[in-house]
Order: sequence, then structure tokens, then C-alpha cells
Amino acid sequence: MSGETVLVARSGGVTRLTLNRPDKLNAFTLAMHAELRAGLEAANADPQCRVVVLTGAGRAFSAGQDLAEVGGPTDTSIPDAGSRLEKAYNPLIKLIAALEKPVIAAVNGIAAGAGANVALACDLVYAARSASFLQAFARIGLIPDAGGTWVLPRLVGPARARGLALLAEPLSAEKAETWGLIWKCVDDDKLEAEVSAVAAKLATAPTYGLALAKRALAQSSTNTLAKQLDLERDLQRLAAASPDAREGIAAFLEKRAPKFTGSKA
Ligand code: LHQ
Repeated sequence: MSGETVLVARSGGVTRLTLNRPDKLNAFTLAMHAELRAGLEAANADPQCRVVVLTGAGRAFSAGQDLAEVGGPTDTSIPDAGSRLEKAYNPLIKLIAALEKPVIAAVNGIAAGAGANVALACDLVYAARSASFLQAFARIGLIPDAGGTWVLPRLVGPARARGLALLAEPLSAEKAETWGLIWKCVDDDKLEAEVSAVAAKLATAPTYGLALAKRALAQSSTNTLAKQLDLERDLQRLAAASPDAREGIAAFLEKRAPKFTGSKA
């Protein structure tokens, strides 16, 4: 069900979630957080859903926290910033990371503040050539949140992470791709088609195996090689026991295209 601030559309194994406050550049309110979490949880629980696309309505992906909701001309401090993170952003980032299907961010325009870091929490980030990524926090005296301080150095290295966080200048989609911050920058008029094509491909992929691969990659950043090898052993055991792995190997040997169901067992 679509809400007011997040539109939900399901088609052919793809669940599309659209942040929908275009007049405020899809800035996050508590209502939007609740609707987005509900949409992601429903997608995770829905066996028909094999891939999630997250995008924004209008000219932006998201401008991050709605600053009018946390402060105002008469109350310019943000006393509850920590609890806002604990209650809204941190669960959202963890939910995307733990989602048992691929999540694609289709960054249609500027992604600023926590909006940038929500996009970067997704598994594959496609951005329109005119889009940009802005760690806006330093402009208003805050620090990168929504996982920014974790993901930035891992994706682009410490020097570039410090530049992005301390200078708070927009990074073009093209540069974001060159730096390895995102998967792909595409021409504006091709974004929709390209994301739809990759979503359609993932909607017929071995979903359970992808979820296990996602889990292994997420854990690699804190594991030693020896621990990671143990993890690969354990997760590969699970993957190999799935119907999709049996189908994949059978299809290869029979020289035909595999037909994956995405299921665990
Ligand atoms: C907005 C916003 C916005 C409200 C545009 N809020 N209205 C977590 C926990 C707790 C507390 C604090 O924060 C966090 C995490 C965070 O995300 S902090 C960082 C929050 N985000 C920002 O600081 C970015 C603020 N926005 C901007 O700097 C600009 O809007 C950008 C550079 C994104 C786009 O600039 P323009 O293209 O020039 O658009 P605009 O500024 O004219 O915005 C259009 C409208 O959207 C405007 O409303 P209006 O009614 O005047 O037309 C803006 O007020 C509204 N808007 N971002 N975050």
C-alpha cells in the first residue's frame, strides 16, 4: 500500500519505493521513515518480491533530514539528534543492509545529508548524470550520519572521505562513479530504463544466494581472512543446498538457461 510520503509499486518481482515529498526535495520526516521501513519490511517478507528499487519523486533523491521537523527559527538546536538517529536512521540503514534481496538506489537528483547515505547503504547505486552527492552535514555543524562515516572511507578511502565530510561540497555522479562511491552514472534520460533492466534481471536471479553473498560482503570489513574463509564455507554450504544452486548447475550441464525461483528451500 502506498502511503503519503512513500509510493509503493509492485510489478514482476520488483518492488519500487519512491520517496514522495518532491516540494521539500524528499527530506525525511518521521512519517516518511515509518512508511519506508514498512515498505522495506513488506518487500522482505513478500516471496514474490525479488528486488527493491528506491528512488525519489521530482528533481531530488532526498535532501536528508527535514530540518523544519527537528528545529525551527525559534528552536534552532537539535536536542534529540541522537535519539532521531537511534529511532529512525539507524534502524533504516540496518534494515537495508540486512534485507534478503538486492536493493537498488536510483538516484534521480541530488542526494544530500542522510539522503546521500541512505542511497549509499543500498547494494547497487545508479545515479543520473545530473545528480550529485552532498555530505551536507558540516554546513550546519553536524557530522555525517546514517552510516556515512562507516561507508565513505570503505568506498572511497580515508583521504576522499575526509574531503567529502569536511568540505561538504557536492560530488558529481560522474566523479562518484570514477571514485567507486557508486556503481554507475547514466545519462538522465536512460536512468529509468537502465534501472528497470537491471531490476528485471535481478528479479529472475537466485535471490537466496544473492542474500548470502550480500551477508558475506558486509561482514568482510571486520573479519580476518581466516574468519572470512570460515564464513564463506558456512554460507556456501547454505547456498549450495538451495534449489537455485541445483538448478544453476543442472542448467549449465544441460546447456540451457537456468530458471531460478529465488527460494531458500
Ligand atoms: C528542505 C530540506 C531539508 C527541509 C531542502 N529540510 N526542507 C539526522 C538526525 C537529526 C538531526 C539532523 O539531521 C540528521 C541527518 C541529516 O540529514 S542532516 C542534513 C540535512 N540536510 C541538509 O542539510 C541539506 C539541506 N538542503 C540543501 O542544502 C539544499 O536544499 C540542497 C543543496 C539539497 C538543494 O538546493 P536547491 O536545489 O537550491 O533547493 P532548495 O534549497 O531551494 O530546496 C527546495 C525546497 O526544499 C525548499 O523549500 P521551499 O519551501 O523554500 O521551496 C527547501 O527549504 C526544501 N528543503 N532540503 N533538509
